[in-house]
Amino acid sequence: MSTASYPAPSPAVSPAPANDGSVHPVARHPHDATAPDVVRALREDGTLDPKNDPGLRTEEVLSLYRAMVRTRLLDERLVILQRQGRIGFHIGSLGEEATILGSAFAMRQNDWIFPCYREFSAALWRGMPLQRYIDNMFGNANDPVKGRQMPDHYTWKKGRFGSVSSPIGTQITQAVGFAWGAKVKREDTAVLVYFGEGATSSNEFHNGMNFAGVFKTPVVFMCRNNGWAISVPTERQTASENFAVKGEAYGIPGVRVDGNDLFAVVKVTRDAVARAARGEGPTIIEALTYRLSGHSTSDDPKVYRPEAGLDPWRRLDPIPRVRQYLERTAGWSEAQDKQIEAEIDAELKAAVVEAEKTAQPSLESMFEDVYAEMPWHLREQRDELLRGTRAKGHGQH
Ligand SMILES: Cc1ncc(C[n+]2csc(CCOP(=O)(O)OP(=O)(O)O)c2C)c(N)n1
Repeated sequence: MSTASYPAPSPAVSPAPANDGSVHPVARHPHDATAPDVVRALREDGTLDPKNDPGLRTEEVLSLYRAMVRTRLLDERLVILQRQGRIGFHIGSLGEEATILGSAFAMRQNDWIFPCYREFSAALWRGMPLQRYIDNMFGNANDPVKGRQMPDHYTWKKGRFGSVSSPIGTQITQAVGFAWGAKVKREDTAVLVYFGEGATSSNEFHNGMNFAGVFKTPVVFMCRNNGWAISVPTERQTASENFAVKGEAYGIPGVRVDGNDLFAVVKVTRDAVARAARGEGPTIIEALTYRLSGHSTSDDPKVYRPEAGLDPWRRLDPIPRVRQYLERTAGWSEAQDKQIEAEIDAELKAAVVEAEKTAQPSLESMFEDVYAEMPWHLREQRDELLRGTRAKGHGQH
């Protein structure tokens, strides 16, 4: 691991226009993780700053490290499967593993997580079997949503994990409403909601923040500032100093954290959960990280993003940073890396083989799960479909 310092904000973006006559000039650092207010724990030499050390046990760090490596290998494998035409789509988390896993880890067992669409590792952390996730990627009969959604749009209620939605921001109001319900019922439940910085331009962000601020709902708003909303850079998304500061308008404290620092993410998320549990209300966390891949497998980032811009962020890759810590504290070795990589590889291969040999969802499953009792018009539609030509062709290809 090199001793690189954080990259400055993207030079491709022009500075904010001069603010003539401004009464409150703003220093804009929407994607500068060197800013003095950014919380960090893991130092460049692999030691921890005692001020922000969340005090994780070695076994905890080891399982988080394994989960990060598994996430990375899954991402890589799923892109290959998409390129081979075996699955239709993948939306990955390359480079964002520490933000996602560190925050999921910090939630208590009874807490809920409302995902955006990049957080499959959080669902797996919460116990969703790898096979169910891969089944969703293939949309087969064992897919938790029965092939009725895109890949990466699963649900895992058993793990207190909300459904993935494609429209930007919908999960924010859902999470706030859910947390409000828990508060009304006097349950000791906090809710973590993930979204990208692009989602702060959505109505739902403002609706959710306002409601959560007024009613002090136990929500942790986790804004993954990964530099881009598809091809729109961070600097083009806000005139605010940063994204955490947006909490101020709603009476919600904002925290900025190095999102590539697993330990710092655990620390700030735990603090936010503790605040929520004390009845003090929501917190917005802005995790400064970087999307090293394309937005999704349908995106070509070379069109809008110079490759060289990635180098500083590759040096800040969250996985080698944790590995360096483990080398120092637990004698982690390259041989151990090879071993877990081989185990994960075997696990992924087996899950793909199983998913590919599983049948398609049945046609009638299209009509299930909407009403407790199927109304007459859906029964008629289902019966007609099952009698029709489509049913005859179903399963023949
Ligand atoms: C309401 C809505 N508008 C537009 C889109 C198209 N869209 C899909 S992803 C995306 C960018 C989201 O960026 P960000 O919120 O920063 O999340 P990231 O993908 O970077 O994690 C957009 C505009 C959408 N899905 N929903």
